[in-house]
Amino acid sequence: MKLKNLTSRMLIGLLAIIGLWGLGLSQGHSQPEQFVDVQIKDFEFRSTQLPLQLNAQTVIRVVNEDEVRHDFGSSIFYNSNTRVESSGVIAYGNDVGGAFIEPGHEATFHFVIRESGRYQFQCSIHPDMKGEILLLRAGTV
Ligand SMILES: [Cu+2]
Repeated sequence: MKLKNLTSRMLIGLLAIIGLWGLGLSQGHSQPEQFVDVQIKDFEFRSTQLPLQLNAQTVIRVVNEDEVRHDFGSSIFYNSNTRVESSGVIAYGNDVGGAFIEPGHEATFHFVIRESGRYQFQCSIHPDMKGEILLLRAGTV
């Protein structure tokens, strides 16, 4: 009984954290951030498909779960001041095209989407890895 209570309390705590995470999506003021998670596994990009808002701080987190190095590149970053963090290296700029991600590592991209549309991800090391097309819809603010 005691163990059960502890487990349900942990579950409630976890749900609260998930709730806070989701809150960033719905708040229309004070610098909301929206998050996209991309997993690289078995030479494939797997991403969450969320409706994203234009002109809001966006964070794309890419995790490489393969045993080889991959590259995550997309034209989504063009014309936006993008901050990339990958393996302890941080880069800024308007001409960031992507980042290499070592096995077991992750990269995060912080930027603002200026134009809605379809954006393709690709890996320059493995030309067959075209990734998924992420459809970005302009939400109402
Ligand atoms: Cu690759």
